[in-house]
Amino acid sequence: MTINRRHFINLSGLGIAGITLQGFANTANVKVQKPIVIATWDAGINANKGAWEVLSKGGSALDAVEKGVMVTEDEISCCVGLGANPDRDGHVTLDASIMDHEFNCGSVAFLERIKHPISVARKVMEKTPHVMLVGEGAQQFALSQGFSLASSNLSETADKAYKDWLKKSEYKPIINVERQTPKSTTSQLEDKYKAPTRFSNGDWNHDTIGMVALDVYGNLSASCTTSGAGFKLRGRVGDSPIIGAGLYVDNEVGAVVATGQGEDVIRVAGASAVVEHMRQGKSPQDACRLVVEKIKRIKKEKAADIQVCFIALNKNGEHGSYALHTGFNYAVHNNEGNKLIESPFL
Ligand code: SD4
Repeated sequence: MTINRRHFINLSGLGIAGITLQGFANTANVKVQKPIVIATWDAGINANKGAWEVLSKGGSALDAVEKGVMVTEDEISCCVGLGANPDRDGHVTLDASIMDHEFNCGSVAFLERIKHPISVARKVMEKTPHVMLVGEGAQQFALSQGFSLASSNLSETADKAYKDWLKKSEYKPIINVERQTPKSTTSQLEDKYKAPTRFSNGDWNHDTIGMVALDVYGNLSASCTTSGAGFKLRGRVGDSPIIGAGLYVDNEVGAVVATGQGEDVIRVAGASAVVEHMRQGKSPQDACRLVVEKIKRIKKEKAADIQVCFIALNKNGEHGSYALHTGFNYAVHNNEGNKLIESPFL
């Protein structure tokens, strides 16, 4: 492939050393995008670092969004993955989904004792004719693909939280309005936010990491992984593994992930709805806002008790978010660094 001067300038603008240009572009008019990754909540800072290792070497958005959220799944002190709060019967059950730039998608739900549900979701996408596997079947599939069965013990923090919860046994999701985000600079935040913020009662302010990336080839992908709502009914599945609700990618338009009260994201097919607003020309932030407003209309006065948030990235690398209430943030990593952004809210 011959690289013309425009290509050379674009690629050198990425600040990426040692990228192989093989297969990058076969016409002179292909616009090479800068890579960018965005991820929900404080934990997005560390997750973005994992994704950036892939993107900055010219890797695909799909690999980036898998590797990125695996960082959070690995943080045993975190609210996502096996260290998270269990359901009301004391079992941690996990949901995850992944989608690439060609409408390939895979997800798992109600999965137990597997450390990286996001990677199982990717295997569902790549190795089966299906989109979604749940429960015991998802676990069996994971084992058949070489994943190992982790202990069923709760993490120390989750065990304590569960014992406290059992005293009253009330299912009462707490929205994140109490969270105080320090107005520090990005570099301070990077070191400080090893794990997400917790409430004074020990509950997490969220249980999910969602990520969207745009790679140097101009392709979008998204991933989402969660322990769902703490102390939920056994068998409850949220929005995160539902393609079109918790996550959606249309490579011609943009990609979106949701976090917050999954039931209310599902009823408006949230992520897909945001993508459709972007298709009609809305900016990522306005597209997110329109869907949050719809949820508020539907929920009426009950909207005061829930939190719902979306992050979106369009084909041009423009990003935005919107939340129902204050307290939501997301992390953005591009060539200029990795920083947390406070989300606008209704
Ligand atoms: C769910 N949407 O299972 C997830 C929960 C979440 O931060 O996003 N928590 O409903």
